[in-house]
Amino acid sequence: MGEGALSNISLAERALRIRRHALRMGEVQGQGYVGQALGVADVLAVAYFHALHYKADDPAWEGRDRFLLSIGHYAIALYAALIEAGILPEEEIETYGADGSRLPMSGMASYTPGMEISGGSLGQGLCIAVGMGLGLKRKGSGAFVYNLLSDGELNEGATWEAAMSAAHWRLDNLIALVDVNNQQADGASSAVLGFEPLAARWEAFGWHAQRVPGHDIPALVAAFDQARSLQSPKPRVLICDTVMGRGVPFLEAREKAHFIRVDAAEWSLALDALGAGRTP
Ligand SMILES: Cc1ncc(C[n+]2csc(CCOP(=O)(O)OP(=O)(O)O)c2C)c(N)n1
Ligand SMILES: [Mg+2]
Repeated sequence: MGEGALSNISLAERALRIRRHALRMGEVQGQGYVGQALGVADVLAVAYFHALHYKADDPAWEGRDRFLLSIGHYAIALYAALIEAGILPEEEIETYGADGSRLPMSGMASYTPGMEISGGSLGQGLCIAVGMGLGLKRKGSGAFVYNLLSDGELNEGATWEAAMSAAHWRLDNLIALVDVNNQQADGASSAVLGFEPLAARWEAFGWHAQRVPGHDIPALVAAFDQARSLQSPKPRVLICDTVMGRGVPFLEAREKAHFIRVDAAEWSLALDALGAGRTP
């Protein structure tokens, strides 16, 4: 974990704070990909406060684990985690999506410390992760490369080409995290292009696969630990089943939550909903 992390704060509390940061950014713009951030907050809390090695005051530290966000529209989720990790200052939340801000609505590597790649064109993240993983191995680095990808990105052929390459190159330093929220811009991911049986597919491509309930923090901790410590040349994937809008019932219930607009009064209701009964 990052050196700046305070160890007396639980992972559940970290996840709650990540959700709050994301909601506040959504409120600043009145809209955004907020449901995704609420959905992956637990995965990000375990990643940034249990698994990843990084230095909050030196985000480009050569020995860091790389966290690649291929889904540029999830940037709000990563900003929230980077703020919680102390890599970005909390005050910058107020600039989210504004001209000149370091927090644009789609993730841009050259704008934001801690953002390793620019997202936007889906299906490229795992390809870049393979190249980075290979490069780091050849340099003798012990760093891991993580790639957070979405179930929508499984529709992209390049994702599967990269998966084959990772197994071919025996990238045991590569950990893919798939956010299976079963949603995408055009409807339910499983209805747009069926992807099951997902673990068996990754295994058939030569990966060590684990399917994890994406809001179960102890299960996520165990899965990350196994992925990191496994004695096998296979690349690893954690397939995380999540709920879009998790923690805010009226957002969880929205049928189309890929991009949300809520009116001004609803943001505070959302924050209240998040706080209610969820204090760890
Ligand atoms: C190559 C490519 N095709 C299409 C798009 C347009 N697009 C942006 S987000 C998105 C949905 C992708 O699915 P997912 O990330 O699972 O959506 P979510 O879970 O965020 O609703 C699409 C098709 C894109 N960004 N890149
Ligand atoms: Mg999705």
